[in-house]
Amino acid sequence: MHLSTSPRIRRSPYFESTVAAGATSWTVYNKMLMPTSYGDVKAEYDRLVNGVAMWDVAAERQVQIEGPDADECAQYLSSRDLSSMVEGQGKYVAMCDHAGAILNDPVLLKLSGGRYWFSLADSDMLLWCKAVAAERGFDVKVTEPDVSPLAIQGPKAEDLVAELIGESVRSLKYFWFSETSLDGIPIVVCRSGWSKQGGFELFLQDGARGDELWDRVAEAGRRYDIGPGAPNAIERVESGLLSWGGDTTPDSNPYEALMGRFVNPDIDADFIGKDALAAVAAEGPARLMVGLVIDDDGAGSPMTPVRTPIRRNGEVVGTLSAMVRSPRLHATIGLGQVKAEVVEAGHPVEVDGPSGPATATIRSLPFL
Ligand code: THG
Repeated sequence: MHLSTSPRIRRSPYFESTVAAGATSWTVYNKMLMPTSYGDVKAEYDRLVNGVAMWDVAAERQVQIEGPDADECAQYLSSRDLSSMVEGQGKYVAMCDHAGAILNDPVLLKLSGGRYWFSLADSDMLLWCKAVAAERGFDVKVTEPDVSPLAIQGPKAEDLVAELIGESVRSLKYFWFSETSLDGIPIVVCRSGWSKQGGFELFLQDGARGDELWDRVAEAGRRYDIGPGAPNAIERVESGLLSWGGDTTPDSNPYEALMGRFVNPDIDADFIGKDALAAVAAEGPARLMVGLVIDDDGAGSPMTPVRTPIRRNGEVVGTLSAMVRSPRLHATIGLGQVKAEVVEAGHPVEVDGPSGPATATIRSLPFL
């Protein structure tokens, strides 16, 4: 398969660097090319789990909300209680529609001057946020700023980022950040990233300086044996990290997606989907995202480019959205959405495994 590019599909500020570093495959995310591999899946996984990797995740675009009503607007767009949030803090939030379905699951940053960035998964939230703000009469400006995250992930990430930016980064709590610069390049450094291996994201604030930032990180990272990588399909399944639009469908709510602990329908402030989410909270979700241990040695092709059915005694009880071979568990594992009653009963289920029909056992997440 060959992907035809066009100006509609944007290039990241790190694009030239990722090509030079040997990127071999890309996806399109928020209408921007994002590398998914550099051709050695095993080395990329090992580097993430044992060393340090750098990822072009510029496609995690931001929606910025600024102005006198920014607090109220950000809260109205988020199903999580933001009342205690302070500048320098980030939170993982669900943005829902009026029926309580998840439209996006961004990391939300509250910046100096009371600005917010919704650091987005792959859906068109700029349009939604502009329309909501205008229709509600919020006094805010809603834009996509020139901001492009570069992730540094893995157990050696903290030493590297401390060397690059300063020892103070070691005291950043999860999703907290600092607005700073690196060799005069304006960045926000945040303890975040789509892995459970530890690490930071450098939110570049000048798209003309992407290659310069990439080179600076690669050069300082040399003594940590840094290498390029991308959001990792294996590690994220082991860690149970949600892929919006991959693991979710247009009708998924945050309780089904295991984001229930980040949803607060009981607060005084109003937000989109509040009543619908309160009803789901009261009744309990009909489906649940779960881990699956699949009875298959993984010798076949373990990737699932499409959702496949999960069955019990031949009846469809859910959908499988990811399947990988876990090097650390020595097992074939997957993620899926399964009917709540089947999850509660703990019954084994059946899936299409890498080498054909296979039984699978439901597991709570994360695997690791
Ligand atoms: N970084 C930035 N933007 C992003 C992502 C990111 N946008 C897209 C996507 N990732 C958003 N989705 C997620 C999903 C999960 C997490 C972060 C972003 C995550 N979850 C942890 C978990 O579920 O265990 C921690 C949640 C918590 O305890 O608060 O980290 O990665 N800039």
